[in-house]
Amino acid sequence: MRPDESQIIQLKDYRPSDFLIDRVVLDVRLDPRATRVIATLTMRPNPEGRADAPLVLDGDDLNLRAVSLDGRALPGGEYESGPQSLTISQPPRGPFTLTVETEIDPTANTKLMGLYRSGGNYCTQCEADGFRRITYFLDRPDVLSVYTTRIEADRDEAPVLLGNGNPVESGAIEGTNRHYAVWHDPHPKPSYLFALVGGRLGHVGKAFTTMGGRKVALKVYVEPGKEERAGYALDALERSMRWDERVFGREYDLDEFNIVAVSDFNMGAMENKGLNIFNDKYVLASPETATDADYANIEAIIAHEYFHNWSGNRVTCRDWFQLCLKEGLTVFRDQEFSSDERSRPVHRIAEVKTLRARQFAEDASPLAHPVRPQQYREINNFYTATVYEKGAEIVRMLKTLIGDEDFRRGMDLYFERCDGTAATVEDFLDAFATVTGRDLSHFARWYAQAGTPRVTVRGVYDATAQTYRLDFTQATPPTPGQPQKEPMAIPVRLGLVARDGTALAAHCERVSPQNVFLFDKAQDSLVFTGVTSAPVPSLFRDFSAPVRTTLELTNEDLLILLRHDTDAFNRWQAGQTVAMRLLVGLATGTVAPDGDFDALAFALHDFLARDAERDPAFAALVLTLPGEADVAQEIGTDVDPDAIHRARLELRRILGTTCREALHGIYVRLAESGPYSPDAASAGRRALRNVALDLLAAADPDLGEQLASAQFSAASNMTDRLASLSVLTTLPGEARENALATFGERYATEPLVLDKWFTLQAAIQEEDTLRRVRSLMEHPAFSIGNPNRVRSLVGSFAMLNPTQFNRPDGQGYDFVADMVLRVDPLNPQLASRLLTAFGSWRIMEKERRNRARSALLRIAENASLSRDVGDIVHRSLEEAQNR
Ligand code: B3K
Ligand code: ZN
Repeated sequence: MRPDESQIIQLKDYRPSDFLIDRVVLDVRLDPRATRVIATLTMRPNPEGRADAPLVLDGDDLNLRAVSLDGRALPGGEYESGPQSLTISQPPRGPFTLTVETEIDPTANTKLMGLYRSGGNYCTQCEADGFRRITYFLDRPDVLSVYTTRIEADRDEAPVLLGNGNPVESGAIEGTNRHYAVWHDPHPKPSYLFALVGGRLGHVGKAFTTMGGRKVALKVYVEPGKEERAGYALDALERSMRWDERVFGREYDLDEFNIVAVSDFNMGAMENKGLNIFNDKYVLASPETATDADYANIEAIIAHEYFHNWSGNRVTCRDWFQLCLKEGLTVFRDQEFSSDERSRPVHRIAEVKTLRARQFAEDASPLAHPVRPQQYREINNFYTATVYEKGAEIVRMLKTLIGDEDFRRGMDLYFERCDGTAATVEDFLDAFATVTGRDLSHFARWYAQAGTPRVTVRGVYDATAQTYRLDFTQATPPTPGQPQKEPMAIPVRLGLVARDGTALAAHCERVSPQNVFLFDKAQDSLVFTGVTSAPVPSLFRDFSAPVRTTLELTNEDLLILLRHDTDAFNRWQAGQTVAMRLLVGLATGTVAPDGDFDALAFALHDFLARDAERDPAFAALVLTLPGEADVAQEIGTDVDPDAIHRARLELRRILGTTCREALHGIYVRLAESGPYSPDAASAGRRALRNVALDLLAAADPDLGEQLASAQFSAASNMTDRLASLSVLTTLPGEARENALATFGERYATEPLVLDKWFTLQAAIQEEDTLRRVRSLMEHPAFSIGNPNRVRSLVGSFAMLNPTQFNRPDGQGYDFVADMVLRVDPLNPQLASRLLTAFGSWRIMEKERRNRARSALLRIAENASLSRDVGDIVHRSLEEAQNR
């Protein structure tokens, strides 16, 4: 089945809306099965639109009850309506008021878009196009309106009623058990930022005074009884607000800021104006139920959604092609926040690990697309690692190129110029071009050209002339629709390290005082003078560009960097590169000499003895080998996941054996003392200790089982308990099964904790896992309608278990395909996300590739696929030559 080409929306076809909606008054009467929505829209023709255009409002699954124009009920002949649109072919040519009454069924809404119910509460999700599931509207981001929302509900069912903006009034409806609240948002916004909540909710709160003196009430709403678990989120919110004032000069602009946690949510959270709605996984935390990683995620996502208030809400997107304008920029802002709150180098390494695992993989897959795509069928499929993470890297490169001061000036100008508007990537870059006087048109290619550039570097030392030359070449592989690539503008932050570990003070005029070289041609060379000894180059310090690098450095040179580089990122990177070479060698049967294994093991041993406990969080990263999916990507073709799995086990065993005493020492010395605290330093100690446990278990399974079992029983927090259980899951036997059973019982009433338990079991790399996953789907806590449950069980199997998802017999693919088909009619966004697990199918060896293709074809043949799944499956199958 070929997709319908008419469904494709193109950036080049953008034109302004023919009508504008200045004011929206909504009257929403909540009812579980029949919610009434009366929308009164103050409209006028857009001077920039077409003069005689009909008025076409978007709808989705709507039931129209009445429509009137300037107070006159419209007879059937004056409009056309269906569930998907409402058209008035002869609308007034001046201002008018349109009143539309619709009825919707929030209980039947399993897509979790528009108005739906979660745990008995009412909530909404409108981005990207969910508002049209509430009322007929010009549901596009460049139509900005001032909203007033009246929410009415049964007092018992929904004692709490929340909307965007500021509370205006509330009260009882006499003679009934119903009540209402009115909210007004003075800031014009697009419909995707609309939200309302009604339900039984507890909250925690505090007062905040902005830098300009505005008093703001901050509140975090959660399921009653879970208030204590919302404290960390509230604290993170307050810190985010302070940070955005200090670092970006951005101040909050309403009297209230509300966050509501719900348990059924398609993604992490949503930045609705003044009323953020969150997946409860990113709000609720207690030492007993949340890991250090959960605390860090909560902090980052609370910050991210808050930062959208400026980057996304005050300045929004002209159209959905500009999604990276708000998402890439806001990810950059939340990364900077976390780096300031925690350890900058450690956070940078974590960012790069995610970027490589998700975005580089996407770039190498049939789903590769530019940070600003040129076309889409289903916009919800473009909330991707490329738009978010690579989008953030572009902003970071811009800052690297123009420097901190000009970056801040450019940001200020961007916010000043574009406040209250729906902007484009060009508007963003223009602000920086203005403050720096630079031409950023070449740099802008990062938004348009997909694929990860590959940079190859060679160094040549001339002892007589005391010069060192670096030869750079770059090439970007073809991606769908982009067979030919142009060179990119790549900032390379670099330094030279002498073999004794000291920094070499060499000179090259093309390198800026900040040690940045702009590599923007297919080939280029740098010559350093005054180089007194043969150096080891340290390139792409702090990961200054999202590229893959091939460096002609020996393992010996890399281990010098691991030991001596002043750039922490490159110390880590050097160790990873050596480990990757060894893993690829083991997995592809081109085994490296024993000496290479020894060299890495001794270098890590030395590192453990000298450095590890000075910065435990960093040490934990150094001691963690590249993941199996990273190795698969590096191999790139004819991948055998079983061979990679064995290779990684083997290298862990070798390192664990060589470093056994040192690791054991760390394990003993870093034992938890005192009460749990989620701060970065404490989390770092736990991380290092748990990595030590993992390597010890690889070297000596009996010792591993003994230590992990003891830690599992004695743990005083979820981080240590889960880490020990995770180690146990790699050791088949009774101890593992007992621990899993104990954990399952202990947290039987804690869905978010059971998600971790589902995930661990789904990720066990053993043949029996598929059976285990199927039987866990019968667990009382599992629910096919809840995205967190589906992702933690089925998603984890597909994404975190390379040997079992890619089983040679194809049963892993078949299972996930079945699940996609089962989830699709209920929740297309969830189904299409699951399906992206097939992104790596083309790099598998032939047998697996054929089985994966059959599973994809089986999905594609289905007649009633959602647009979401149809789009992903077709792009996944498209032949390389069509790409
Ligand atoms: N803007 C939302 C994501 C909406 C996803 C729609 N399918 C969350 C965020 O990025 O902050
Ligand atoms: Zn975002």
